[in-house]
Amino acid sequence: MEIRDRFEKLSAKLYGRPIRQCTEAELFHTLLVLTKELIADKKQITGERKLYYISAEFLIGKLLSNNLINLGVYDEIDSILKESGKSLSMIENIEPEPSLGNGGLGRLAACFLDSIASLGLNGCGVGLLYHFGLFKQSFHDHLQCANKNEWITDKSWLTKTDLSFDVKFGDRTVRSTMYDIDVVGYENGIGKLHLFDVNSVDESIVGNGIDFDKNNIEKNLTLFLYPDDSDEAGHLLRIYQQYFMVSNAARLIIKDMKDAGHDLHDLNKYAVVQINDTHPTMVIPELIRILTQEEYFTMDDAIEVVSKTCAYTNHTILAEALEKWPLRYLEKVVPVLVPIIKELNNRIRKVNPDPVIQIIDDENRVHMAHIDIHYGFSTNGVAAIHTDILKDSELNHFYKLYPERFNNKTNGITFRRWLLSCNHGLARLLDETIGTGYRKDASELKKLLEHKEDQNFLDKLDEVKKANKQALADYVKKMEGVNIDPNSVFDVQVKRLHEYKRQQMNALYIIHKYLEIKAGKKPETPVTCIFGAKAAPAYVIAKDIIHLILVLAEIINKDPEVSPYLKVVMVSNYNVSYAEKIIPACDISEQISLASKEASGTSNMKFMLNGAITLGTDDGANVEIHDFVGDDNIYIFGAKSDEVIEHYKKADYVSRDIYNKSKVVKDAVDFIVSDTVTKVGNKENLERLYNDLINKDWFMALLDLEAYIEKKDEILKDYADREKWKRMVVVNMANAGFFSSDRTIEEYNRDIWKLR
Ligand code: 9GP
Repeated sequence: MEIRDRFEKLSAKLYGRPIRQCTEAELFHTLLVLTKELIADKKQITGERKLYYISAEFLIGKLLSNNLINLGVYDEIDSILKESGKSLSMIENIEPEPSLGNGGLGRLAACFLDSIASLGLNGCGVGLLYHFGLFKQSFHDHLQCANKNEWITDKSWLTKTDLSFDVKFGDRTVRSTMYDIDVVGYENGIGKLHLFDVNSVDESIVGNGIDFDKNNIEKNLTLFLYPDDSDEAGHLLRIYQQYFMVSNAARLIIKDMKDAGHDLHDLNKYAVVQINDTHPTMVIPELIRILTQEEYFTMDDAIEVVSKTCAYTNHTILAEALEKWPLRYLEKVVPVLVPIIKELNNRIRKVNPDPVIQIIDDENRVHMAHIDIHYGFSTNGVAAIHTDILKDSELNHFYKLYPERFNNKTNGITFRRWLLSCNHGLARLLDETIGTGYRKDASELKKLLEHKEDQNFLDKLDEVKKANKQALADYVKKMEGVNIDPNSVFDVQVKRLHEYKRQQMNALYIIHKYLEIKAGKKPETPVTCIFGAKAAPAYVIAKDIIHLILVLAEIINKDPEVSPYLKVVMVSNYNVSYAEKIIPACDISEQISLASKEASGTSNMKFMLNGAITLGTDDGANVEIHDFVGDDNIYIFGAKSDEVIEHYKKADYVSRDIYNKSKVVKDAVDFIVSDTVTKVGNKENLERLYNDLINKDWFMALLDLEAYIEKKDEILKDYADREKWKRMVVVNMANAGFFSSDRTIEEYNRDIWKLR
């Protein structure tokens, strides 16, 4: 039956009305059912060997549009709806965004699932079904408030399976259920995301905001992603969650192997496990435990086969994110794993007593990444510079031991979501200009270079950007109540709030501009500085930075002398859906982390693909973007990673010296605690941030501030040269092909997974 007939019949069956008479909510539900039927018609991807991508986060975003695109029916559904006077984008608004991730790590996992299915690879995601996921952000009195993020409804993409396991902790046993979300490959088969929930979960225990009893594990286990870990109960809860995730994953793997009739001694032949950051590390001792205690393996055999099955991806060099759990926590939560972890530790200690590589250190803390590196067959970084830093400094001792295990897999993004789905205008223009081949083979974007001097194309490109900026301005007005000028430069920094990402440096630039305008120096082109960021609820300084930005927005946007030239907006509850509106509208992509600290970054890739120019440091994937587009098409500033690493080694960075020496820096920093600001904001938050900047500034915002101001002024000046700018945009888009996650996944498969 034709799609049109199926759609009409379904709306009649579900709601007794034709499409034209259905509400948007009814149409969303009808399309959900229709899409699920179309998915059921497709083949499930299978294969002899299977990948299990275990991750604490899968930031999948809304699925309707993406699924329709990948099924190849988006345009048809879109036109059927239009004919009935309906709009697909309005219907999309009905869909709640799954709250299963935090930032780049989770979004990467989602892009990878899309590419795995699109390439027809036999792989699945394994994670947790968080009921409230990452908190929902709102702002009150210029402060971040955290609320529960309710996203699961009875009309969702989740399918309850009948798979269920007992998970035994030291002090209790809980029962799980597996839920599935189909992953639709682009013009290919169907993969799966498996999400485990605890049967005894109780949403009603959440009180005000995101408060709940952290000790009530049976009820709270799958409520929140990254629950507050500022106390012991919070740490323990994270370990309960991690073990729950990997114990279920291990059971699933063993079951799949047995169902397929494989001998578990051949586990590594039929299964490969990708450990996404350290959160799923306990899958290694858990698999060893199951094999030795339930499957009669010797310890040697179990360790050997598990080590050949597991591979680890490192996504950060930040010490705080490299988990080290006190042994006594593990003794409480997962006592069954402790003897195995001790055995793994002893085996290393026997052959190599070097303290830096031990699994259990002198303070009895278990270094999760060390388990992964010693007992996995591959360790990869996520951008060239990041992998080099791992090899040369952070994990150098391990690299010397196992050079063959280290490899780089530069991150990528799925062009289905980050171009075809979020930027229809641009996708259409590309189809017209270079054909549709780039949709399957991103390297075909290179063909755009032939159109760099084609005025007609350049003008159309500009029109697409203008339309996207107008659409964002309308949306921001609706959501935040702020008017922004679509003719201004859209300068965007959207990412998790972290001091190393240096939103505070961007805020200092804004102060600098404000002071200049007040002193009579008006910028040539008006600028709108757009932020989107959530701060971890227990991360005090990060919340102070949000406070400063919100206060600056209030002061600047209300000042008639300044606001025609400078506007600031921090959007609330930045998430995938917001990103899909912001990224196509962006002119300047802010990627200003302290060099060496951003493992990769992936918004930089989304922005270049959507025609924005990078203003960034020599960090993460910016370095590779720079290599591709050349010096003339990117704006790089600031200290290099070697210099930064030297500062940390020598402990010789003193931010106060910079503050004392530079009037520009001093004026900007002092303004934070000036009357103008403290009249609007809270003294306590502002003074804490001020003191941190001049006494600590661990991520060296003051070190790069002057260079940043200079580069930003340069890029803004160049923006005024519209013809030059348009050509830079083309060069960036043409070179984005490398950053397709299809390329990344092909590399993972070629070097690590070997699925076919
Ligand atoms: O901070 C990194 C980010 O740079 C990278 O792009 C992303 C995906 O590889 O992972 C982030 N890491 C984390 O969120 C925690 O390790």
